[in-house]
Amino acid sequence: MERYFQEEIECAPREKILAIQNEKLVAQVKHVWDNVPYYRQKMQEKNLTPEDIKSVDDLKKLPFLSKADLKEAYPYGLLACPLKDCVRIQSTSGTTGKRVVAFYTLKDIDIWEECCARAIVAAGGTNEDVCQVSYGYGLFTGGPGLNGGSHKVGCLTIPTSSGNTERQIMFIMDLSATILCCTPSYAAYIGETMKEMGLTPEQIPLKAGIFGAEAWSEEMRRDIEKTLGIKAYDIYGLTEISGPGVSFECSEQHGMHINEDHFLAEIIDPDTGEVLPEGTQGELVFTSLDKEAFPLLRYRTRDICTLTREKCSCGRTHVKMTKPKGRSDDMLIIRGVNVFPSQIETVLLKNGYAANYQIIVDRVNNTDTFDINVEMTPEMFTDNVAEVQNRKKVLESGLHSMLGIKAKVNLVAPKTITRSEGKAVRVIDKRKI
Ligand code: DLL
Repeated sequence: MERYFQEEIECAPREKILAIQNEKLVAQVKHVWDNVPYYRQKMQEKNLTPEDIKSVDDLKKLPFLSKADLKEAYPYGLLACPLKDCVRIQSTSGTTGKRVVAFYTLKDIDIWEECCARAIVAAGGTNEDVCQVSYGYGLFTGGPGLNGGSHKVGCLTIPTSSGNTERQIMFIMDLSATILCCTPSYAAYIGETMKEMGLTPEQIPLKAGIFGAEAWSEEMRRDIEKTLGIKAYDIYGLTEISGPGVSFECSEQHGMHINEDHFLAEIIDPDTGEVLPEGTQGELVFTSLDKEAFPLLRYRTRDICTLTREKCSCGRTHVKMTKPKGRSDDMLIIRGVNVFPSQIETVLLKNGYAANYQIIVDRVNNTDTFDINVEMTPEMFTDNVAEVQNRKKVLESGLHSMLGIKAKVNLVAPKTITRSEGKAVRVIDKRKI
C-alpha cells in the first residue's frame, strides 16, 4: 500500500474525523490565544476566551479573519511561534500593495508536503513515477509544495519550474515524465506546443496531470486530457493556509477532498457571514487545525464553491469542495451582472475554441463595455469574412445565454494572445470606479 494513501485518516468514519478536529481545534485556539496578541484582542472584543471553544460546534463564535487583517498584521503580527523556530516563508502572488507572508516551521512544511503527497497518490502516483514540477519555484507555493510532495511519494522529481516551454517538453520526452504539475493554462500551452511539434498523445509519456492555482472548466480539462493523453486532476490551496494540497481530486475527478484532519472548512454567505448548510454555494472559510507558525482561524478565502459529503467511490471520506468558480474578488460585475471568467471559458471550449481569451471591460458614457478577444484555432482560421462573422454570432449568442448580458466578441488570429506560464491573466478592467 502506498505510504501516502493514509487510509486510516483519509477513509476514516465521520465520527473519528470529528473527534480529531475537536481535539485539534481546542489546542489551536489556545495556541493562538497564548501567542498572538492580535487574535487575543479580536477574541476579547467578542468576549471570548479559549474555554468558550470546546468543539467544532463552537467555531461560529469566533471572528472571521480577512486578507485585510493579514495586511494589517504584516509582517509578524500573526506569527504564533518564535522566529527562530521558523525555517521558511512563502508569499502570495498579489500584484498590488503588500503581499501576504506566511511562515512555516519544519513541522508545518512536513504536514504541507504530506498533503501534496496525498494529492499525487490520489492521481495515481507511486515511487515508480517521474514527476515534472512546472509550477513556479520561489515565493509562490506551487513549486515548493509539489516538489516536497513528490519527494515524499518517492517519485523521481524534475524541478523545471515554469517557463522555457521547449525545455519542459525536452525533459518530458527524454526523461519519460509520467506526471506533470503546473497551472491548467500552462498545461494547455505545453499541450498546444507539443501538438505543433507533431507529437501525438500516444507518443507523450505523461499519464496524469495535477493542475491548479487558478479556476478552470470541465471543458478545459477534457481538452488538456485529449491533447496530452492523460487524466487531469485538480488541486487547490492558498498560501495563507499552507499552499497547494489543501484539497485535491481523486480517481472520481469530481470535487476535491479537503484534508480535514488539518483544515476545517465552512461555507458562508459572503454578504452576511452566516454559515450556510452543506450543498449551498458560498464563500469558503478555513481554520487551520495544527499550524505552529501561522495558524489562521476562520480565514475568508473569497473563493466561491460548495461542500458535499456524498459518498465517494475512491473510499475517501473527507468532505469534497466543488471546483471554485473563481474568487469573489475576481468576479466582474458588468452592467450589474456577476460574471466569472470560467463561465466564458466554458462557452468557448464548448464551441471548439481553446482557452485563449482576454476580457476587456471599460466604461464609456456611464455604460460598461464588455469585449472578449478570442483566439481562433489554426483549423478555424480563414479569410472568409462571412464564416468569421457567423462564428462570432454563434459565440455571442452562446455567451449571452450563459451570462445573461451581451458581450462583443472579437475573433483574433491564432497565437496572438500572450500565453501564460503561471496563472493566466484573463481580465483587463479599464473602468475607473
Ligand atoms: O495558488 C496555491 C496553489 C499552487 C494551488 C499550486 C494549487 C496548485 P495562491 O497564490 O495564494 O496559492 O492563490 C490562492 O488561487 O484562493 C484560489 O482563488 C486560487 N486557486 C488555487 N487553486 C485553485 C483551483 C496557490 N484548483 C488562490 N481552482 C485561491 C480554482 C484556485 N482556483
